[in-house]
Amino acid sequence: MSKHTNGPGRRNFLKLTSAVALGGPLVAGETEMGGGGAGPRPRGLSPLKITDVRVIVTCPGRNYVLVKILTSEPGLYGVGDATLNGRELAVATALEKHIAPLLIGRDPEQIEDIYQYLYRGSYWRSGPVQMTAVAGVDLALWDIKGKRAGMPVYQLLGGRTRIGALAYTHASGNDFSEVEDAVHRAVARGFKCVRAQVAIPGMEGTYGTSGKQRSEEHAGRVAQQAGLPETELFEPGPYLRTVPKLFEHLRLKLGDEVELLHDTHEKLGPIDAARLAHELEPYHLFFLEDLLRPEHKESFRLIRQHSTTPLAMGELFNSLWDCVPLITEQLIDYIRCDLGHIGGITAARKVAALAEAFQVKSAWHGPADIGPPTHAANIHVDISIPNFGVQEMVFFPDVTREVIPGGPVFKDGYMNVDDAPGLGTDVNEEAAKKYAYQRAYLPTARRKDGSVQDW
Ligand code: GCO
Ligand code: MG
Repeated sequence: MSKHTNGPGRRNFLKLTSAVALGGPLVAGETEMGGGGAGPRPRGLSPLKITDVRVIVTCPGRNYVLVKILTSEPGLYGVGDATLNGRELAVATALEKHIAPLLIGRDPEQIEDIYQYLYRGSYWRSGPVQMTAVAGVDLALWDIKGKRAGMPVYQLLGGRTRIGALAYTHASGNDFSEVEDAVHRAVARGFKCVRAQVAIPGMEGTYGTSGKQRSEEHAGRVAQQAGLPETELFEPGPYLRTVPKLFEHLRLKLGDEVELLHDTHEKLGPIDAARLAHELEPYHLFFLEDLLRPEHKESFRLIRQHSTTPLAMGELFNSLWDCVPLITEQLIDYIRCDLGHIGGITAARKVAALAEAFQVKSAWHGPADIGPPTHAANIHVDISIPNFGVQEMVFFPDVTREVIPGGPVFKDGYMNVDDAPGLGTDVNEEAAKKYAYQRAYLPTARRKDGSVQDW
């Protein structure tokens, strides 16, 4: 054994164990790192503390919540995203009033311990508001760790496993030929995978398409007021009759090469979901997304018995444990949690590792209503895990990029990050002030008889 010890020496180990025994933050003190070779012996990094947690709520095009964690090392900070569409201020309050006081003085290097502390230590665990707040903190901590190491986060996660993350974009239209044109445009832009959604006849305003029609008119309810949710109309019958015909049309016109996806957005009941998955089989989808409400995981067994269409699920999940039965029973092929709503990179690594053991691939949620730091986190995880599947992505407008610069880049069908240390995103606090929060909600949906339907 060399005279240089690897890891904490006995003196420091005693300090560590007594700190843990006292329930305080883990502080290892000065650590002697293994040396070898000529030159001065490396002494390890100096101790670091969280000195401030800033919560930035801004609306550059749409609402975002950013978390900026400052440290005792001058100039060293991390930026995370804690945006939860339609409940932004609940997350901002959770961060400012409940979580920030728990972090001040803690060692930002202890990411796993902080994740455990915030998840289990709060007693009231999980839920979208809390896990979005935890994700914002987690991303900022990984950003700090990467910057301190001088490495992009994917290097800290084990290094590259692929040249980039195969990406998919959205194509939609009011009829089949409009969708076909939109897929063509996406392919011309370099996409190999495209999600296709079409307006359903008699239901303008279908999820994933642009038209709007308010079902209050049908239901005789109070008309829409400014700043309150739009209401869309949904009936399973027309939807189930239209979608297979859309994909028949697309395959006929576009051939088999382009990978096609479809998002059901948790709208269907179990037997309708099984019927749709079965009827889409001839068109060989890359995957069919979110067939059922997240409460009804057991019904995936029924769908699986009836169809070989690959299934994706999970953007409404809030923890690793929500994913367990679908993965361990191999009831889905793609797990598509939102890193921003399950607790960040720390949680995603656990989900990915569980999924790897059961041959389930990743397809992390990547919509416009989560910020660039989460999109960056998606890619850092995608390019470092073995069981990556596909990545949903968006092109952010200039106004968003002014406030939240950096983030992954699309080229030839793939998303990638560069080698900037950390996550590779930032927040411009001065620019953020120009765009005040504006109350906004996701739409809701109702049936023709006025009853509530999953949007
Ligand atoms: C997707 C999603 C989103 C969600 C949105 C809700 O697959 O991209 O379904 O479009 O509807 O993120 O806030
Ligand atoms: Mg979706």
